[in-house]
Amino acid sequence: MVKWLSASLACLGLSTLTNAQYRNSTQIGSADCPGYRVVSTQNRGNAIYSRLTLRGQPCNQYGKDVKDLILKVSYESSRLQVKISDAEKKHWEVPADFLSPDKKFRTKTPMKHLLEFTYQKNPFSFTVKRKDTGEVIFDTTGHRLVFEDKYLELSSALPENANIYGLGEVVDTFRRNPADTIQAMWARDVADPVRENLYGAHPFYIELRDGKAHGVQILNSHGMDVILANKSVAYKAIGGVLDFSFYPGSDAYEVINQYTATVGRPHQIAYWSLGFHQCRYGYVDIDEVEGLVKNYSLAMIPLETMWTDIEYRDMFKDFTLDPINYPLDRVQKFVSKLHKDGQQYVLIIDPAIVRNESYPAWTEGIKQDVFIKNPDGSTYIGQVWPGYTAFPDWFAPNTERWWTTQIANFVKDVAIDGLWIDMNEPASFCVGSCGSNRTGIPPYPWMDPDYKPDVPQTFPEPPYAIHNAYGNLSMKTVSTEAVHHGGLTEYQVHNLYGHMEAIITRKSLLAIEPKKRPFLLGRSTFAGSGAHEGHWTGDNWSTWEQLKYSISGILSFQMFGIPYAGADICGFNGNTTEELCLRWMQLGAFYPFARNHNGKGNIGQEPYLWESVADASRKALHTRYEILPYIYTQFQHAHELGRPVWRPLAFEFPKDQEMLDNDVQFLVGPGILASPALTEGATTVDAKFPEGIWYDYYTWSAVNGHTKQILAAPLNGHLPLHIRGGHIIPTQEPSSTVSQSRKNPFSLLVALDEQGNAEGELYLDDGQSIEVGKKFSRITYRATSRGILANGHFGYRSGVVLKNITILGIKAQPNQVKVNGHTVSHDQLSYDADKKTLIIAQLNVSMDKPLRVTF
Ligand SMILES: *[C@@H]1O[C@H](CO)[C@@H](O)[C@H](O)[C@H]1NC(C)=O
Ligand SMILES: *[C@@H]1O[C@H](CO)[C@@H](O)[C@H](O)[C@H]1NC(C)=O
Ligand SMILES: *[C@@H]1O[C@H](CO)[C@@H](O)[C@H](O)[C@H]1NC(C)=O
Ligand SMILES: *[C@@H]1O[C@H](CO)[C@@H](O)[C@H](O)[C@H]1NC(C)=O
Ligand SMILES: *[C@@H]1O[C@H](CO)[C@@H](O)[C@H](O)[C@H]1NC(C)=O
Ligand SMILES: *[C@@H]1O[C@H](CO)[C@@H](O)[C@H](O)[C@H]1NC(C)=O
Ligand SMILES: *[C@@H]1O[C@H](CO)[C@@H](O)[C@H](O)[C@H]1NC(C)=O
Ligand SMILES: *[C@@H]1O[C@H](CO)[C@@H](O)[C@H](O)[C@H]1NC(C)=O
Ligand SMILES: *[C@@H]1O[C@H](CO)[C@@H](O)[C@H](O)[C@H]1NC(C)=O
Ligand SMILES: CC(=O)N[C@H]1CO[C@H](CO)[C@@H](O)[C@@H]1O
Repeated sequence: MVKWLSASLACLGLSTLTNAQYRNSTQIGSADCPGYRVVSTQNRGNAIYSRLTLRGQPCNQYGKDVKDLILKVSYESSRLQVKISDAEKKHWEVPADFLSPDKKFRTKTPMKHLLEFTYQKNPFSFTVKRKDTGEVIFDTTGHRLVFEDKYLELSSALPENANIYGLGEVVDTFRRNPADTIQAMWARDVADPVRENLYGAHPFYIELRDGKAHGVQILNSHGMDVILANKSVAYKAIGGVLDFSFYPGSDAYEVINQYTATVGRPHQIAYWSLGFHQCRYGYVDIDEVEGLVKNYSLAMIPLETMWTDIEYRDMFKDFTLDPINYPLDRVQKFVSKLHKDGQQYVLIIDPAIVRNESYPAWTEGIKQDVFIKNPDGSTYIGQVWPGYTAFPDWFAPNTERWWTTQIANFVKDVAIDGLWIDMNEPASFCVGSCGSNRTGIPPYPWMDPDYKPDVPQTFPEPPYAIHNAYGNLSMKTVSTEAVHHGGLTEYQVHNLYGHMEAIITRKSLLAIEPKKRPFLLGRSTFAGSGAHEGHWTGDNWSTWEQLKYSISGILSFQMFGIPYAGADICGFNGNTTEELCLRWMQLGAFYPFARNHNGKGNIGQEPYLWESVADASRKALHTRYEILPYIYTQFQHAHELGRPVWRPLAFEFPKDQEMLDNDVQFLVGPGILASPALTEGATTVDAKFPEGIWYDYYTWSAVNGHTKQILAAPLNGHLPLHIRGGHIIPTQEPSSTVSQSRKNPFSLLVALDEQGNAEGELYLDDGQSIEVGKKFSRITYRATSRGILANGHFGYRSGVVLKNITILGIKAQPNQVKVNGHTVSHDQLSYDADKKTLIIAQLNVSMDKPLRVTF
């Protein structure tokens, strides 16, 4: 939820700087720096080590030049790593166990055959070249390497008007402006402004060049700027080492496969998490929450999971219930009823722990020494919802056990199904420390403008000011001087805070329920966070602009390996309108993570509040639940190969110029194209169709590829969806919950391509076990002019039958259709010669066995 108003900044006499102002105030000047030269090189195993030394007088531009460096170049299975570090002194690096590499990853071709590293000795520079096309994808020639204690800089040439995607977290177009992008990496709690640094740090991009893709990542948790301008990409970090990884692709999905193999595969999701979620900040009591679940059911809109924001807590303290508005017995009764009805309950927690001697999370935390400290060793105090708070230090040895105990004690009382970890940039309402002796509850919710810290405030800013839009790095977060276990400073590890909370919280949930897939949604993310959690794009306003940007936000998180992502449907801050909420429900029904979430004090936006929105929501969610088996299969591909669940058209059709910056349409998996209405008053959508043949999901009429079409998108209609020729979509009749839907009959929607062929896959398991062993099914469907075959591994007993097969684009009516050798009677067949569709209905064949349909 939103947590900072510009008014509060103004009352402190502070303002945020625009990128343009920064550009004026920041010198970009490595030209006077001497650079380095190579003095020796050794090959050791699969790696090359070189020693570099400063070429001339230090420039000491933003600190002190490091004299000697080590360059390590190694070809690993999923990447080419180029790492430059200080030869004498160890600088802070992200520890290897913060990532979760896929140890089973194997490439067909060794990395050495895909990429070539070459360097020039004096001045030192390097290039990375694709071996297949000879294309140079990274070239630092002419750009001086700067390596200082608090400033590192390296740049590479880019082509004119390069196609760059990624570098987040940000609210921006999906394709970044190659001529004018300054992306700061500094986790920040703010209400989603456009083109500024946000909650998470993902210095990873994919570039499309001539239809091929490659990826470049820098692994460094310090604050940094990544700048696209002047036909180059520049990295300016305020500490650490230069640890680059190059991913050759050669298509974007292979890049993401290689990237997620390096940083961590998306976790396997619980099937129920694909249902529809409802939340808001400001549900005053359990009666309201109960009423809401009831109203969903009266309106016959599927509700899978109910959420509650911070108001369920006793004075906003984690792991407590408000005894008046959310009394334990009532909450317990509510949760058991939800579970009985096949629904779930998720609650929010924040990392900050209020200082209160009668609060066990605090007293135990102090006893076990789990909190971040001031440089003098006292407990660091900031301010979050419950008042003056300490912040768990995820590096401290007892923190995991302490945190697990707090969660376990709470879950014993309230059987929640998952956790939502918010405010973990970490957010704090003071500018730096609030003063180490502070207790009690300051004026709520915003900071007391008269407050004076009881310790002198120093905000040592590094000499190079990254483009953190709050200005000072300690603004609205924990001070950069605060100390973590082992002497680490917030300055070094700030960007890892939310990621570490996710790692530890997932472990806590697994310690409590070792066999079930945990549900975790987090705000501040880092490379590899998708292995532990999903993500929502944070707090914005109920605006049309934000509706549109939600698409690029979700697409970029697919690249970052966090496919379970969604935006607050109908918007968080401010009042929605009926029309905006309707369009948002239509689009949001297809978000990988679909949750309606609202801020406090706004008009209600539950979809049943307007008949028109209720109707649109029923229609859209009916379709979502119908294609759940297909969506779940996409998540399995994400888990195994990093494959995005939502696919950008640019990645799917990289040779099609028209698609390179299309971020108003997207594909769900490889086979379904969505063309949402995103503007006020629209009744139609201008849709672009890439190559191939596309069938309207609802009417089955065919649209040729390489065309533009004006699609009808009336408010009382459906979100325009098209099935791509060549794809087979397994569907299931929807019910009001996911568990009920999973018991219903399947159907197959077979969309033939121009040659009359189609393929599809279905992955099934129990949807909740951590270890499924052999109890899964992976069914491959293949359709040709002669019939349809389903084969594969059938290890999961769904107990469900296949009912209908609908074939789109079938040129002639077959004389006879046999299913598993039995002739299908004529009244089970209906052929439409105009639309070229054939329905084979009323089948009753098991989904758990191979299938053979012959024409
Ligand atoms: C940047 O500097 C130029 C020249 O000094 C000035 O004209 C311009 O107003 C400045 N822009 C901003 C945004 O401060
Ligand atoms: C781009 O190049 C111009 C001219 O050399 C320079 O003034 C400007 O600072 C550069 N911009 C960036 C972002 O590096
Ligand atoms: C549920 O619907 C009833 C009847 O329309 C309405 O009075 C009530 O406020 C609704 N409750 C919630 C929590 O939305
Ligand atoms: C500490 O918590 C108790 C119990 O919730 C509350 O009554 C008390 O006011 C709190 N003390 C402070 C100093 O906030
Ligand atoms: C903070 O509290 C400690 C112990 O109560 C005391 O010694 C110290 O002087 C206090 N510091 C300030 C700045 O008030
Ligand atoms: C940053 O900190 C410095 C020094 O404490 C202070 O003078 C300046 O006003 C701060 N700037 C912002 C934007 O907070
Ligand atoms: C939203 O609507 C409510 C009720 O009409 C009103 O009190 C509130 O000021 C509105 N909020 C905004 C941000 O306009
Ligand atoms: C199956 O086909 C029949 C006949 O066309 C149709 O009435 C029914 O709605 C279809 N069911 C599904 C789940 O597609
Ligand atoms: C479907 O087949 C099963 C046995 O394979 C049988 O028990 C059931 O009655 C059949 N259902 C229909 C609707 O034909
Ligand atoms: C993407 C988007 O709509 N961002 C908006 C979030 O809200 C702020 C206002 O606080 C707008 O300035 C942004 O444009």
